[in-house]
Amino acid sequence: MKNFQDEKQRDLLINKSDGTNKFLTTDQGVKINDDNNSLKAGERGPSLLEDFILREKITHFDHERIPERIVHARGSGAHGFFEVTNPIPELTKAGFLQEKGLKTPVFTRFSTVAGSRGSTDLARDVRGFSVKFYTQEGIYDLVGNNVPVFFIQDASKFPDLIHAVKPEPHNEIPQAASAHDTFWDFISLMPESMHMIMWAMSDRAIPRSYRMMEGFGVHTFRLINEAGESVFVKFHWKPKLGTHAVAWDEAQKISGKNPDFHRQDLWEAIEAGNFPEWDLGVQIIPSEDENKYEFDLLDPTKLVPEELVPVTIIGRMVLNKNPDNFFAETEQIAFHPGHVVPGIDFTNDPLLQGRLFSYTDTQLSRLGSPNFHEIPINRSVAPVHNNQRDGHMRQEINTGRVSYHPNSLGGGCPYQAKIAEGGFASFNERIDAHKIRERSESFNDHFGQAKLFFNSQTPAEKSHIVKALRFELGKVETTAIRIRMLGLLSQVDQELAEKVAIGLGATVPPVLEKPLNHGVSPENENGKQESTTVEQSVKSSDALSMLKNPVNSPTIASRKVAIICADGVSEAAVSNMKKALLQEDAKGCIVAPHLGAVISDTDGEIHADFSFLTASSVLFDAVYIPDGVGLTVLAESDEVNEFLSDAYKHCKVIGADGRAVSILSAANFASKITNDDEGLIVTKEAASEKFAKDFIQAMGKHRFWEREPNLYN
Ligand code: HDE
Repeated sequence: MKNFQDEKQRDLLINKSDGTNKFLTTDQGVKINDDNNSLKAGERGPSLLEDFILREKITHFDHERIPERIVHARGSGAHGFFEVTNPIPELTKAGFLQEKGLKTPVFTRFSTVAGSRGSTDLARDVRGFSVKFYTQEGIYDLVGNNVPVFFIQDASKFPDLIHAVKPEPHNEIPQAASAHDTFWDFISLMPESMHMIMWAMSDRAIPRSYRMMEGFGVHTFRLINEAGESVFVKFHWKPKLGTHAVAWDEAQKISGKNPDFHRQDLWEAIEAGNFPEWDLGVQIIPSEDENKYEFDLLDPTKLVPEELVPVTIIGRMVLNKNPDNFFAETEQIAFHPGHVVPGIDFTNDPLLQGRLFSYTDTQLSRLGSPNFHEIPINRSVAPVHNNQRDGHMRQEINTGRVSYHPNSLGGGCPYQAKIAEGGFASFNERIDAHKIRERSESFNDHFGQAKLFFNSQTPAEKSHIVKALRFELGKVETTAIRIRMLGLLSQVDQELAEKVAIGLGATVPPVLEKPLNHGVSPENENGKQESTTVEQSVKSSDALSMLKNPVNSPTIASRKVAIICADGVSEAAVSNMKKALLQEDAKGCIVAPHLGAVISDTDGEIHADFSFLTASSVLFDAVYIPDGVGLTVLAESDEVNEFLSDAYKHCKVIGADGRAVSILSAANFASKITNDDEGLIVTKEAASEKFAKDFIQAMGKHRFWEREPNLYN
């Protein structure tokens, strides 16, 4: 089998440039003799207009920025490949899904939605999950999110949603946050958003890592086989490392300590050879089942529970190469849900239909020309020939005199492909309808799946949702908006609304006699439809809970442990833990009062990776204080105290052995140790293998949420 895995890298090679051992030149290739001084009339005289070197440099600099993405501006990406593990030729003729073992190059970009390019990675937000497949039949983009549903049902509301969530227009506050009046004002008038709101207020919105998120195509798409038969499909990415989150307090602290936390995590994992990996799964719904469910497959605020239609894994994606240049690759990459290949097609989902217009349009303004497909990262590895010509920054030099079809002067070339030759043909769907500006009644259920999601959560997860809502609505200044939200929440779950209300010092209003209409306040009677709640056949689904999610495994691969050391630390204890972590592909980092070396109990030097100033508990997955002599300096340190109390508060594993156990006691952990907290691993024995094993096993549980005061106990 021909392997295409490296084809995109080979294709990019022609554009790569490296100045090592080369002369400095102008853009025109003229060697520069002095890059430090502009041309002047005399030593202290004015600069001269003829200085083409200065003018070129400054002009280029003046134009370095391009508009950031209107949404998903903040992101990070990497190269990799997609490999078919379970071909589905009976369902789709898409070439890249035909053969087991076939590898296709990909570039994947993860992002937040609301923040600007320079905003924090740890905002409470949905994450974008976009994959560009460079297939032999052209580009295929799967432009999804880490949440399987969306806020709105119709593309016409997207600009409103984004205006509402972005910083408020009068004062440009707040950055990368939904916790403000305009967002909740809009949401409180849009009951269709309630399902997505449940996801956005859950821990899905504060992932531990891009590498630990699921991805979803969101819309229902179509697959088409050779015979022209079609099935409906929902796409799922399932991370090999499981789905994990940080705590909300932790997220806010990370935003200060390291706003590039996710970007750096992805970069470092790939550099270290810990290549992130996902399975690609599909839920297949036969055409004849289109109207079988209590929800409409075309409604993007609904998911198909895995209990109704299981996910079949068809391939895996591995990200194994960081970009060489952030701007050239991650910033200039242009995704589009309309980039499909034969065998994959759209449905009439009215949100998807709107997206099919928006993405080309936005690239025209962001990248500045209809030739954005020629930018190396966007360039197809399949040959491109057509009669599109000219425009800003055209790279291709089309030869010959023919730029139209049909033609005889060019021998009819480039010629159209028959379907059998791989020509794209849309699914032959029969449509017989009136032209109307309306929404299908089958979209009216706004609460059924919000309930399903909430009921699927563990008590700890429910508690986090309540606290997130208290936080978000607590930042809302307009009381009427808070009350309206409590009203909507009560239609999801009365107890949820009441618990949120306690945090707001408010009471839940009675359920409206007349439910809210689509996008209009109760006073306005122009809405056409009423919100309803449809009882769901599935009452609870483990796949919807992060903690019950079957994709989670106890792996601690690529996790980071802070090993807090000071002079006198036991060399044996440190190396015992480091070795044990390494065996699990995890990393122990030495954190000490200062950089340089710490002198161990055997007078050896242990190199410090971080000082207390440059490290913080929120940047690690667990904390270990190794045995040693004279560790009182740690017991007395405010930084160590803060380290431990944050780690404890964020429900992380904390370990200490030998004489270091006394440091935990000094930090007021004594009572907790005796309370049998499973996340506190302590032993009087120093450097024991069993201790390291217990510590690692506890880390495999990720977090000990039972430590928190739980609103659902
Ligand atoms: Fe997007 N979206 N979107 N979106 N979207 C963009 O395209 C838009 C929607 C998603 O890493 C923009 O190139 C409309 C759903 C991701 O470069 C823009 C509507 C889903 C990314 C745009 C939606 C997404 C974008 C901004 C409603 C999940 C980042 C820059 C009709 C399935 C892609 C750009 C990247 C980006 C429009 C709704 C995912 C403006 C009009 C639903 C992951 O074209």
